[in-house]
Amino acid sequence: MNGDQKSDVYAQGKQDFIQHFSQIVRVLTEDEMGYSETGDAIAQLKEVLEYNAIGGKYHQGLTVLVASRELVEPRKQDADSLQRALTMGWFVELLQAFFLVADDIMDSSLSPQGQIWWYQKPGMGLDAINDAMLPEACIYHLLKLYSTAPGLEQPYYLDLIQLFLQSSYQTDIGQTLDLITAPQGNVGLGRFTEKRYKSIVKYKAAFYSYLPVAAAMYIAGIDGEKNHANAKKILLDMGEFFQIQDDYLDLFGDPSVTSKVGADIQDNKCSWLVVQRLQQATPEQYQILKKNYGQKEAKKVAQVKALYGELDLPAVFLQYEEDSYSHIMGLIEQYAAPLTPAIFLGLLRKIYKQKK
Ligand code: GPP
Ligand code: MG
Ligand code: MG
Ligand code: MG
Repeated sequence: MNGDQKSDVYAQGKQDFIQHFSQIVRVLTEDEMGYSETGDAIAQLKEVLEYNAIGGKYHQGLTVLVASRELVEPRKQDADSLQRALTMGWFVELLQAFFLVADDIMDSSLSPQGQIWWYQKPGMGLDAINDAMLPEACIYHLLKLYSTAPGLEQPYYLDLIQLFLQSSYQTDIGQTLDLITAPQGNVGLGRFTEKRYKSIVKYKAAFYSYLPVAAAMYIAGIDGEKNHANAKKILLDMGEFFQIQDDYLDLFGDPSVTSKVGADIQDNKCSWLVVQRLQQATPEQYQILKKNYGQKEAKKVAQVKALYGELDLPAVFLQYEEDSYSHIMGLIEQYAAPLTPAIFLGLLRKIYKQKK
């Protein structure tokens, strides 16, 4: 199958995937909304999900769908297996919704014109913290409903619980590293090493790239440790690329395309850009960075950008992107088997050369 047909698999799945969301919401709300003692809370939960789980690219959720088509034996591909993949895809999206709502609070993210993030809603305040936790709680609530009801018992139930818990743990640890490396009002460029950068990214983003493929593997009955370790080898490095691209687009992306307003400089983040810049800074440039990084004032941000401008960071990124692409291709050749390389190649096509 060639690459174009491959990217169609994502596009084709998207309609089914979005439609399946209403089933997820129905299962979550049908018993409780309207008449039970928790009815009002369930109505709030529905609003949180509809606001925060809808409207993105569904990239990670769709990956579960695409990967299961490749992994489930053809004779076992039926309406039930499709439903399972769609549901599992939504669990991945729910985990993402949880992290994104929380991440926007922690990063004080600014929203693009005409949009507001959940935590910025009038009157919301710190209640947004509770709302952020709701989508995560739904995963385990639904996993039980879908996998253990009489007649619906699934052998992968425990593996999936562990997978989601482990992914949350690693992402939380990554977010912790991200935050403690970027203390507000305390610029310390010494913290921004390549080594620290890689640890932050591995935990906050790379494990998350393994999650959708791993979920598809478990529901297809592929639970061997070796197979998972091999898939992880490829996906962790792909995830690292994904975050480096996110850091690059924070400054060089077009907000009307990314739907994000970058603020890594103001937020004192250990971003790929500052790590690259520091590696080539003269002592004078280092001092300029030290005076201006990690602060809100527009003038200081402009100084940092000017310093970035003295290095052709778009060219550095382009070169990195090409090197990373060949590196991942090599990993796919080495570690894809016994899974079909198509799963990884499809993902590779989705994330490289992205503008958002
Ligand atoms: C990445 O950092 C965001 C996260 C690790 C949040 C968790 C979400 C996942 C889907 C793993 P960031 O703060 O740079 O993200 P953004 O640029 O989107 O704010
Ligand atoms: Mg953020
Ligand atoms: Mg963040
Ligand atoms: Mg970012």
